[in-house]
Amino acid sequence: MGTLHLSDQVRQALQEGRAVVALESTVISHGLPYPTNLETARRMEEIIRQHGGIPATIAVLDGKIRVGLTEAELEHLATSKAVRKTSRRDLPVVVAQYGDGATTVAATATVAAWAGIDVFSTGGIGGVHRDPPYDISNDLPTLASTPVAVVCAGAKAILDLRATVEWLETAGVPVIGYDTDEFPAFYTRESGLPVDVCVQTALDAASIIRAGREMGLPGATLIVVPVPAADEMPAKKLQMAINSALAEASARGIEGSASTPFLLRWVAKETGGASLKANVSLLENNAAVAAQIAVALREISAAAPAKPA
Ligand code: PSU
Ligand code: MN
Repeated sequence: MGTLHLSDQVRQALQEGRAVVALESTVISHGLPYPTNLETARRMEEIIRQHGGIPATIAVLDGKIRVGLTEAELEHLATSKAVRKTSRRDLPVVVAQYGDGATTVAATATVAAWAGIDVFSTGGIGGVHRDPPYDISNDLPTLASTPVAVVCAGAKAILDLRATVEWLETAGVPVIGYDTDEFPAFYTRESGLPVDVCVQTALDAASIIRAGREMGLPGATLIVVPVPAADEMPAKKLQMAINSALAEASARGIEGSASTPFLLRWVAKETGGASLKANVSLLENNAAVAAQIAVALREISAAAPAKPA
């Protein structure tokens, strides 16, 4: 991939077979307010290091696809208003126009796979939106075709979670519950929807990821981790905020790529910071789990090098 620019640290870590964990950047530019966004971006990197991993935050800067960012670059993403939300289809546009782009789950997973990074940590994936015209995030088809393990807290209840889980099943994406037998709803731990399997340890998750890779399956493995119980949001308060956000978006005619950031901001405003606390908590928790899984994957691979599929 000629247009891929790895930081020295990430390049070296990959060469040495260390446990690299990719991180997205839309959550920094569009998902959280300043300065929480910058603090959280730094914390996630720190947590990955504490668990023996090497963080690789992914973004497009001056038209270059970058894997592994400096402190100043994280700050730029956290403060600049000129950073474009960049999903997979936006990558060629931002690169050709020498722009700055913050990568979504779809774009980050795509770049991580190009770079040879096996594990990617995020907050929540995009999914099927509620009500016509059933806007479907590119995160879903990209997960169907991109071989990377994605650690997330499920998907937000602003979406149609049942349709989202169904889409993952149709697309052949295994959904692994990390110490849970329910698909988590991001701000809350439960949705009433099933996962394919519940695992208790990073090693068990890594074994499933490894088995899928050995078979040469083309898609992602989704590892879903509920928000830590202490930071879970009260369900009723959240439901009211979501209803208000959906009504407001519809009244203002907000659609397309503006939809998710608008809904997230409105829920944060309506819940007076409680949603922010949950969001930061699950991002940090996912980073820790992802690093543990990445380390376990390296250990399995070192013990038994992969056979070609
Ligand atoms: N869900 C969140 N926080 C986020 C996003 C989703 O809880 O910041 C971001 C992610 O980058 C995700 C993107 O990939 O929104 C999905 O946007 P869309 O629905 O436009 O595909
Ligand atoms: Mn969309």
